[in-house]
Amino acid sequence: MKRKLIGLLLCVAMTATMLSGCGSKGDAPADAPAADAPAEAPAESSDDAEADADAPAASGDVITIGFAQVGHESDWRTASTKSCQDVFSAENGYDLQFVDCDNDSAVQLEAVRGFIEQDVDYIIIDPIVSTGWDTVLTECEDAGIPVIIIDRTIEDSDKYVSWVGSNFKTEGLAAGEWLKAYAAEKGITEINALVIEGSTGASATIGRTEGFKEIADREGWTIVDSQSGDFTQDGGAEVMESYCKSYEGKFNVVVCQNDNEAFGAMDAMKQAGVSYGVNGDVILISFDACTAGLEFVKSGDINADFECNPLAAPFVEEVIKTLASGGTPEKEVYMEEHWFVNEDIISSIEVNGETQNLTVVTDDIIAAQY
Ligand code: GYE
Repeated sequence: MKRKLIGLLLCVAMTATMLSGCGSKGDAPADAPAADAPAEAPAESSDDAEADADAPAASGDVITIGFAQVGHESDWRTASTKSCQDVFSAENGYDLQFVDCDNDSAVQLEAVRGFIEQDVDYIIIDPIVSTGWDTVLTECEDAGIPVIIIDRTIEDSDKYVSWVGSNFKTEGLAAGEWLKAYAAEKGITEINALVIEGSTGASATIGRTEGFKEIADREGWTIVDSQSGDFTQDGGAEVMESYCKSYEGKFNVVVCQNDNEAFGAMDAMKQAGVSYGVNGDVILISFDACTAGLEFVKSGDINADFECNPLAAPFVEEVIKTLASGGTPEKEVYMEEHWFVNEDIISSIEVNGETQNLTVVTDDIIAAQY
């Protein structure tokens, strides 16, 4: 218990320091500093005997949690779902009502209303899109059910107790700052970038797009085109196939907003005879840094991969424990993230005034990744 409390206090203190000086809640994730001073992972794993004794359900009551998950579009999503299922297991004293919303906002709203009807103890939402939330969150509030948001942010309501996730704009800025340093190192003076965006309206898409564009505008790069691949491998392949036809010989950078899109884009470039990666004509940048993504960084197919940490559930459990013991959890908790590269030529980049190291991918790093 003690170790966990210290972990939580540490994370609360760090988060508070990080967020001091931030603007309104709605824009806080975009304004927050680089992702190198995040919340510390709760000290113990969920299957630890001591952790079980600490669980809110230790009193004997099963805690019912409704989780409205985005869908099953990517490796990242699979890791996020597994994180919740592992932590909120029957063994740990939870009854997890899991709904895969298949990337459909209407289904997600319906799922949340279903949880209200079931009178669950807590509701977890990973919002597919960032707007359209105030009415249903008011309904949750009226029903007295605490809502915890994970991963993507909500822009038009603050009727939730906590949000646990990543700073997507920082991820986009990091990709841009890395590209600037990399191009300088390689003597590349002109950047013509194609962007494959994530799902439209998702805060992850909005933040990564804004962050990268900010650097592109500052450096005078050309963003040749920017279209949604819906965070899927098929979507990435489809968009890249059409890019290869429309912009043959006119681009030297491809930015995919998640690993699965990058896998699809690689297939399409291969088909079109376009070489990519550290030995190719096109610099390939990705986000998420899931295991398969890191394998492609190590092989040199992806030049750089900006991590987005999907393991939010242990932090959510801390929020629930704080609520159960009558405390007030932090409104925002940022996950720890790393920036991964293939070549050992740039050691760090500066993002939002903070220096963050670049990590060269090794087999050990891949083995330890989710
Ligand atoms: O990058 C992508 C997933 O919301 C951060 O959603 C998440 C994104 C992640 O489908 O792989």
